[in-house]
Amino acid sequence: PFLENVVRHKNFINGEFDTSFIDSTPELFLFPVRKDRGTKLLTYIGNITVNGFPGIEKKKKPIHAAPRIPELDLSVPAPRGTKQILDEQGPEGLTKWIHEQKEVLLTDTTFRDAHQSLLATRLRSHDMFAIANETARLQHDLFSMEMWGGATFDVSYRFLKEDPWQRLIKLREQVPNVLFQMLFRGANAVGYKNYPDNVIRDFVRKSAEAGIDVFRIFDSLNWIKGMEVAIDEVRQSGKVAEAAICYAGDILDPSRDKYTVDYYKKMAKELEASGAHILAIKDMAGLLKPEAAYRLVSELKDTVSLPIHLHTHDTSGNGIFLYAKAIEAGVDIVDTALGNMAGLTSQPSANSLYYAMKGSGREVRTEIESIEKLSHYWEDVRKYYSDFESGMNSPHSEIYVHEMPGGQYSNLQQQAKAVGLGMRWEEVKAMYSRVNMLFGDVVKVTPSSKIVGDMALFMVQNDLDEETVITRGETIDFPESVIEFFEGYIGQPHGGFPEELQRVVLKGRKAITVRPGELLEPADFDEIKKTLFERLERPVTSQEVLAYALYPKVFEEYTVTNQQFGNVSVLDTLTFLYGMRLGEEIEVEIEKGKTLMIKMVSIGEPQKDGHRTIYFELNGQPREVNIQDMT
Ligand code: 3PY
Ligand code: ZN
Repeated sequence: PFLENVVRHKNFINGEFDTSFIDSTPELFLFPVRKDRGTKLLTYIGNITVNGFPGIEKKKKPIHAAPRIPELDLSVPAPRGTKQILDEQGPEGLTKWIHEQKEVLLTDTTFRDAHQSLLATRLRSHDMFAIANETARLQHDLFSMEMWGGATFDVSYRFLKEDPWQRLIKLREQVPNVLFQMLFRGANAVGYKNYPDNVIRDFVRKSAEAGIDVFRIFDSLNWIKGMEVAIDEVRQSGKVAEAAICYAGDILDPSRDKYTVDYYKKMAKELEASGAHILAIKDMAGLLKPEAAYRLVSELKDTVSLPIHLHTHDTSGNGIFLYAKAIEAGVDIVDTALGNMAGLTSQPSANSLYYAMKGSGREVRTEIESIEKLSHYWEDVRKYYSDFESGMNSPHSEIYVHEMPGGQYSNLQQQAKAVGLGMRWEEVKAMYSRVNMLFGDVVKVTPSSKIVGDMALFMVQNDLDEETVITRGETIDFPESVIEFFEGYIGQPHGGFPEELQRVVLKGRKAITVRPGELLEPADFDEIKKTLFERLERPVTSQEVLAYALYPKVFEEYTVTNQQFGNVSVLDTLTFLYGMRLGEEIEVEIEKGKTLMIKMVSIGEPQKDGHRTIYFELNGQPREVNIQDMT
């Protein structure tokens, strides 16, 4: 129970007043809380020190030198960039400008796909904020920064316990000059299933308002119907709709005749007709071979008049070679990551591509000394996250066989370990490509790739093969995601579903063939707002309402942690992951100009009930917290 105040007023709760100002100024609602922020943070630190961070092995906090941050005069404003072109000339002005550029333009993926693919998406906002001002100045000549979307939204809440909207809003303040780009999974938004249309539209609108300029929209089965609502809403928001073709198969292999050059050309034409401003080729697994890149880009250039933006992963080690061929064929923009966050399952290195193209007649637009400086920062910061690295340390040409997306590799490996198949990883990978063929050779990218992965794990675990899946299918309980897929709730695959398998999976249930969004009940945002208000006893932003609509359970868990520990995003990453050493002292800036000095003094012995008392000094004053020892 707490006092009646304006935000408890029923009209406020009902949303009868315009409360949109809360979204931009949530600090107006920072009412005194029962437990102070300092004690909450000490509880978090004590807990991590004693129990370790979930998902990684508990170990003593490592010691690293402070990351190298380039020295710049930040009082000099960041130079004008592509953001100003879009704001002043609109999406059409921007695409005209792209066509006029002779150099190859870069999208930097360091803040999104690079860490999604190398570090299980665990890069925290704290480490982005620390280099964002410098990035705006040293990479002012980028086409865009991909810094949001894909798995980052879910992982922020689920594992990092931080608010992804705050990441976007603060980075936007720090980087006013370069376009911000996000990866948007069409009807699956930033989730793993189709959502009602009002969720998709609202997500696009809110993201645009918070700072996203370019939406790379794809469908996990290349089903254009699954992309249309998002494309339409992006256009209505005045932002850039970059529609993606996901690259599957091998256009150079005549025996793979499902995804041919003609298939991609047809899709490109349809995307152009549906309102795309830019065409992306999304090679999510790094399957596009150099000659294929040359051929595909050349043919698409002749087919549509849109700028072409190429995305790949460097898993095979052929990334720079294929980019060079695509550049020769006239590609306009390519995705790269900064040197020390590039390569392997991540994007090819901007630094290497710069040198590869020097003197070729088509240079890469970047300042090499500047990006080398930024790369040093990432070399240092990446070490904080070493426990999330996949263990892959050289190029894997087997990618051409198993076709697993860069962002899935380390995830599926974790999933396999979790179900006791860690030692059978080679079998899981082989099964992944067999399941692909069993499903009729499907496009594999989130969420279809996850469904193929779920089925591969299921088959290895239950010693099933292609034949027994069908013959014993009637008695098999297939994974939920596989059932949803065959029901048509992820969309329609090119060429349809394999009928026999669909029959045994569905066991009499009817599959849909229309767009799932036409059948799904719209989300009731007012109802969610009320529910959250009652649970959290505070006003909620419409961004939080949307997060709940996407993943109720994950968001709820996040709010529980948030109430218990406060805003843990202010902690430095090593403290966040490993807690503190005895005698160590750290400074934590909890808001601008307000810093806490925290010293860990001692850790008490466990009591009978398993609790330990941890003794701290907080700004010189003794403080203790009680932690349940769960080790
Ligand atoms: C995502 O959807 O998160 C991806 O990165 C797909 O490639
Ligand atoms: Zn990718």
